[in-house]
Amino acid sequence: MSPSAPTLQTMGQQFSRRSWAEPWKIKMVEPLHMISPAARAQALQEAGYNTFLLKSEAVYIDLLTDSGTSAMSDRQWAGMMLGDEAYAGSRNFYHLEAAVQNYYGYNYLVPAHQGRGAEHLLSQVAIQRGQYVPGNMYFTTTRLHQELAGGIFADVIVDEAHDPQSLHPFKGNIDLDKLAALIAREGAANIAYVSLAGTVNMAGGQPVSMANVKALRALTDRHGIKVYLDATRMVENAFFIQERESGYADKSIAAILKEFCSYTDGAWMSAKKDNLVNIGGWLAVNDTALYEELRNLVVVYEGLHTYGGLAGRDMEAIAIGIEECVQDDHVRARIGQVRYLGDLLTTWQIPIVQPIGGHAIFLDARRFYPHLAQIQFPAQTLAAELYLDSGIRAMERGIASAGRDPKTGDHHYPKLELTRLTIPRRVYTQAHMDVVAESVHAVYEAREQTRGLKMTHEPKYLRFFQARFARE
Ligand code: PLI
Repeated sequence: MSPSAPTLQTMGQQFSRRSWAEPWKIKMVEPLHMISPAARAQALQEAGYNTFLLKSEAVYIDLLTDSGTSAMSDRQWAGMMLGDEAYAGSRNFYHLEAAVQNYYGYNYLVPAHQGRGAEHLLSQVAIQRGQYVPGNMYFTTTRLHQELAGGIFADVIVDEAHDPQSLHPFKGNIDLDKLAALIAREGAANIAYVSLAGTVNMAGGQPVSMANVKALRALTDRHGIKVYLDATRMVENAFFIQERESGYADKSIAAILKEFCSYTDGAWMSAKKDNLVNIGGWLAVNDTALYEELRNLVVVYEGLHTYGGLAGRDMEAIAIGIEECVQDDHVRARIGQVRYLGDLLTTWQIPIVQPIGGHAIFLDARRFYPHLAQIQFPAQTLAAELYLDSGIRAMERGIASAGRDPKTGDHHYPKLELTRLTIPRRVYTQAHMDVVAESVHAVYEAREQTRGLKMTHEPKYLRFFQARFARE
């Protein structure tokens, strides 16, 4: 789908435009309402200018996150009815185990209630106090669990990832020189593992190339270091490899996914994203001894190793979601919709992170509001203004999300100060994307009159979720 429809003149001439369309039709709908501007202003004030604190009934188009917000298919809903709710040995667990083995290729599976449950288990088992955990940019919950386990996060992503205007095709890549320097400086024994994420969320949904993960495997093998993958949006990463990396155009998403995972030692997953469910997560590894430890620890925090905090019906929905999410036409339509929105904004010269990533459009709040200092929370401000304009809910991914350095107590000042318009899977139509783009345009037009925010309440952990702000 191109943002500019053919005109009457072009229609008569030779016409070669071909659109894709979503590989599904809608069977059930959920009404949406837009509340009045005055009601939005009141709701936002009550929420302390934090979109996480809004009631969802006060939201019109919800682009807070793509996490747990997917529409499940008729097959997944049918699978929910086949839940085997036995405490131990549910047949749905074995379906899920087989799906992960088949599509991701790992030997052993431990279910978890969601991604951070899996991150917690892996961090507790695989990190010793004082060890470094190099990764391709931080993610909020991932880094926190690594730090709570005594690890020290080290960012080893390529520099281009921190530049919203760099057109590097694989901005999620690990900078192998940075990693080699860390290994040389600290010693391989002081590296817990490499924490590698597919389509890097905080960088704008930017992918990692197959060449990069292969080279990473070679480097880590030389030093006996493990690589664990955050597979949360790895299917979307596989799409970019298929599109951009030579030798992969004719390979299926499923084949690319499995090859990529084969260069890693295990993965954790928020099934709430790629796997098309509303709740769930998992951890999968190849090493038998590590699996033994994980399956023992899961009993303490999540539940028995054959349910890990999930109902049988949830595991069935994930197993079916895994099969559905690796279909090429699904991924193409999913990323195509994100691009449709991004192309409109690009045409209107609104500053966004380029190249357009997999799961969201990231507005570049620094260029949007050049008159605001980072400590005036430009990205949080932009999310608030969008809500006031149209009831659209976005999310801050800048200084509030970055939190504080555990050693110095100072704010982290990330280079990227972004507002994320996250697209749920199989939920909104192209018309919704038009409405969103037009609202962003209106907020952009009013940018010079916009004032920043100050933080009035700061929780200790993952502050962005529950912080409160006020107008300056
Ligand atoms: O929200 P969880 O606990 O199921 O998953 C945590 C998590 C881990 N890795 C990555 C890359 C994520 O994006 C992630 C959660 N992301 C959320 C909630 C988001 O809105 O992006």
